[in-house]
Amino acid sequence: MAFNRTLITAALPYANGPVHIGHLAGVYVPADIYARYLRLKGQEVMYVCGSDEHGVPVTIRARKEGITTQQVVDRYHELIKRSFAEFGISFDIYSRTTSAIHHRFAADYFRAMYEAGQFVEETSEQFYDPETGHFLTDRNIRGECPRCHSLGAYGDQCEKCGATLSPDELINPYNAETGNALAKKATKHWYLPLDQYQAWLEDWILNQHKEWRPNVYGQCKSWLDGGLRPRAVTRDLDWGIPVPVEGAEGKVLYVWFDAPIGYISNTQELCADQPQKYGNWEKWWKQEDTRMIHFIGKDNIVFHCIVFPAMLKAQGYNLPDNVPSNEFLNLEGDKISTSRNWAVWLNEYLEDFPGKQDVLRYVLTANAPETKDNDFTWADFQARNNNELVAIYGNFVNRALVLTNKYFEGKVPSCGELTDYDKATIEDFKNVKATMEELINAFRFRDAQKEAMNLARIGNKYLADTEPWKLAKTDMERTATVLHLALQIAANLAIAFEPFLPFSSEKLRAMLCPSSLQGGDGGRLFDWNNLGNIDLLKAGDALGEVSLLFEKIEDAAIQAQLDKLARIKAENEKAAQEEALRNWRPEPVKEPNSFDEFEKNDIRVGTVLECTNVKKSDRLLQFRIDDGMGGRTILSGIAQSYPDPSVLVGKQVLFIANFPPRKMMGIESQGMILSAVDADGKLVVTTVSAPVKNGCQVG
Ligand code: B3M
Ligand code: ZN
Repeated sequence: MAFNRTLITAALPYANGPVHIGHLAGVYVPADIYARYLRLKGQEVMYVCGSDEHGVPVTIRARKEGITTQQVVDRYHELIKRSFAEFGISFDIYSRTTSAIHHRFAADYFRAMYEAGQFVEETSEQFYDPETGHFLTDRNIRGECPRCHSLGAYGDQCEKCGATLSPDELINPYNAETGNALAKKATKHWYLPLDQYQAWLEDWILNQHKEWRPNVYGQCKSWLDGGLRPRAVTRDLDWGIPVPVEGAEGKVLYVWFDAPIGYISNTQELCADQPQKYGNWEKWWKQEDTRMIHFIGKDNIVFHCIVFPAMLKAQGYNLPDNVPSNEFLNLEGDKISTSRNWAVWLNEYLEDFPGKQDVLRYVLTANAPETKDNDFTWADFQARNNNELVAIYGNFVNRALVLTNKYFEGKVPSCGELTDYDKATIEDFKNVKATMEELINAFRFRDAQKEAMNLARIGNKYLADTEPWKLAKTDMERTATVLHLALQIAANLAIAFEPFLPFSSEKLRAMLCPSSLQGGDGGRLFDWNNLGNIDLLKAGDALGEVSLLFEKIEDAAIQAQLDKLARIKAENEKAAQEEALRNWRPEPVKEPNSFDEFEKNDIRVGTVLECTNVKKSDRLLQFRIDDGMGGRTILSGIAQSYPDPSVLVGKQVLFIANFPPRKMMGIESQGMILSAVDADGKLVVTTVSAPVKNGCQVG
């Protein structure tokens, strides 16, 4: 269907922490590329986003930081908003779901569905904390795992054994915050009857949107194949938008009900603020000639492809045309995690690499997890900067500009007759525009950016082959033509890279054609439609001041980042060990055994005469024991637990005297020393509490 405008939404990030490279790569950069591209083509575009300030994640953060939930969302909303702005994410609006307009509109939306009979009501027994009087979400309930019996499993999952759980399965469930034991209480909630939308969704997605990315289509299909069930859209919580109907005191809208409505309320806020520019909000949400694209991460697919469309359908709004969802970006081989601080935070990146926003944008797009999870490594970051941005794009542009300054006083030289080689070069990038368009329209941004870089390669090769610095000694007219063409290619690069590297494009435009920055007609020079045009710059026009487009990144800067990650990893390992110790429980008691069986072991007491490390073994200690029977040698694999084995000398220890002798590392061991295995795996030799005769029996 023909459309006249595009509404682009990017998932609303939870305001529960700063944003990191995973956010940028997964959602905000791709959506930004798309928005900038459409604007550059002169299309009517709105790019909407904002902070998701409700839900459990923000309340958890508040308790962790010891501040109020409002303080949390205020702090992170500002931080996130600033980070996005600094990275050139060109939202038309970045608002928040605690705004008055959103609260009002989300409540209205609920009421409208309620009055139209589009919910079902159901009362069920839910866990609650009798002391605080609060109902609990699955994540806030902990207890013993019914499978692996580790303590501290969550109401939805055991992180020890990976089992998916429901709170009902936990043994001795308790409130994760207070530690209080839980009870059950009846509570009423409103459900969106997704089962009633099943047939319609199947047709709409599975038949009409076969063009959606395979990961998106596949996830939808498996949800649909599993059969949709009603989903609660309200919660017993004290943070959120109050449910606006009678008999719903103490209840709020489920965060996944109100957050996507934020796309609509943010549109309303923008249209109310700038009616001339954006017109009426309903044009963006109800008119057939508006196309809507949701950019999201893969964990948000079900909400954007199934739940929200059902809500939109119920109230007669437009449905998304496409939902390009990315997979995840990992960091140095590990899953990015806010709680483990395993991330590159945008605010910290900018402190360490000021002015290098485009470098990160470039690397994240080059490595975008469009079809599968991908890995961000600092080595790759450095290589792409030094070998691609600096060595190809930057080098080409710099040579063209510096040589023009040198030979033509900083003015665009005039173009003489084109040689066959010139024509072949032009021919080479004739298709860049069409190819890039095709890729961008298919949301294949990494390949599209590659095309732009290819254009820079063509320019680089052109200068390397024509060698204007040599030509200038003999043929100034030919030199003029070569540099003229090189500058035209550079101008094309400013266009081709604009959606991807907006800061560099602006810098390049300022160098090539300073007048274009003043707006006016010059500004249109760099429209997308001029991509491929080799008459962009006029002979005789003055260049701006020339500086380097990109700078080399040194090894030391990369090493500093790797060191930082190594420190974080060490801290995490320590924390994990401490956690394991806290959760440690004795092994279950072994199968029943008889006294007769036990009696078969001849356990004796002996005094340690010598205790030394066995050469070439980091595991074995060699004991010389006074066993009251002439002495014996015993080897024991406990060296890791005793950095100084001499501490054991003089101790009376327990050993099994009747094991057959065994050779290890060329030494015969005549028995086994008894040790306790501590919670952290450390071995502690058992000793007797009062002196006894060596060789006496234990039983
Ligand atoms: N805040 C979840 C997330 O950040 C959620 C997205 C809402 S989009 C309407 O992954
Ligand atoms: Zn478990």
